[in-house]
Amino acid sequence: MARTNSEVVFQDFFPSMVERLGAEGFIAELCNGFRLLMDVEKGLITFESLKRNFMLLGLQDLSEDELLCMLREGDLDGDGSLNQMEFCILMFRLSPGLMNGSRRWLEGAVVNGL
Ligand SMILES: [Ca+2]
Repeated sequence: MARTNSEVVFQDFFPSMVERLGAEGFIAELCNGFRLLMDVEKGLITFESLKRNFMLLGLQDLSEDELLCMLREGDLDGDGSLNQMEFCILMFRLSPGLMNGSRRWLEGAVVNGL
């Protein structure tokens, strides 16, 4: 089974990270990811910062439409960009295995860790 869509990758990747890093370490990794992608001046992930930083990370295979979808899906307060909380929630939602398996401690970790 060699499926390569992003959902499958996230699903396999995140639970093993949680196992390795623990809840706090995993949240810290997500925050690092957020900082990698954010607009440094605004402290938010915008479409421009997402596009620019994905290029820098060598992830330019994603189309602008896909980036825009990701941004729209994660943008809970409708300001057109992702803050740290919105980014973390989006990452959890992209990982169904993580959500199903570890929902309770994850909610606690988000509340305490951010
Ligand atoms: Ca937002």
